[in-house]
Amino acid sequence: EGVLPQEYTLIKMEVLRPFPPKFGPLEGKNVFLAAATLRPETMYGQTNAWVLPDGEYGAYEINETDVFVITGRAALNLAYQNFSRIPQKPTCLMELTGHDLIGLPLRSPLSCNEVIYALPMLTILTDKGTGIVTSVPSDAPDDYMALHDLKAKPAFRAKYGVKDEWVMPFEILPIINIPEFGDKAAEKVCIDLKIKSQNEKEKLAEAKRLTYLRGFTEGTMLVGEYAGMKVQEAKPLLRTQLIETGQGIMYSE
Ligand code: A2H
Repeated sequence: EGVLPQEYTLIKMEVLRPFPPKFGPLEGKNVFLAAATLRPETMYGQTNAWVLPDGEYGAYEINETDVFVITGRAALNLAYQNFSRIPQKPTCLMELTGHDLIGLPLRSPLSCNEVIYALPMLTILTDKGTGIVTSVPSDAPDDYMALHDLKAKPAFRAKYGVKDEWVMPFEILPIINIPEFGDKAAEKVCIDLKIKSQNEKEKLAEAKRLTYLRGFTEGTMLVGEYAGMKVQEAKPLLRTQLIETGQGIMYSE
């Protein structure tokens, strides 16, 4: 971990109504899974959200109307960054686990898919970001392999109560071209490195290293209002747009 703070964008993934019965205490609120990302320009390619099944989350009041589902650690950090109904004091309306979140239908900013679902990922760290991750399998090797695991393994879906229709209809969407890697860089690198599952940590680290820098320095946007523009130039524009339209917030840790 570096000494400099990491500047994330939190993406507000809105939980669609009707809420499940367990969400009773949140009735009348606007509820979001808030995902920390370093790649706001990839949000067009979102196919789902990731949660840690055994992870501990809470529903925290951000202001009078909005509630974020995140880890307690992230809620405390946010409270010190002016995102809490009561300044510097997180208010938890209810505790939740990842299991409670799996299958929630979501509307997420910029996504080409109108509705996406919260799905299990076993490698989420609870001491980074919010513990919620948005999934862009075209450009993130971790996301590609976790979605691949769910698609390829019916027993894995069954174990976590994941319905086929939350997974199977979601194709890998080409959103960024990288000269050496094509239009679905994460897929290509995972296949080239013969990665078998989301648990192959070292190979996935190598896949991330290969795609991350290249995507930033040589990538070109294929979709959205900045199609044709370099990733490097589109990234700050999309970050600002997400924040100014209230679809995202700045978060550092
Ligand atoms: B990134 P860094 Cl398209 N546990 O967003 C595991 N991973 C987490 C996390 C957590 N608690 N919180 C955030 N992340 C992921 C998009 C993306 C990301 C793309 C490509 C690469 C990429 C879509 N997923 O990250 O250790 C989030 O995934 C490559 C590392 O702080 C976040 O950005 O550098 C990134 O890891 C932050 O990781």
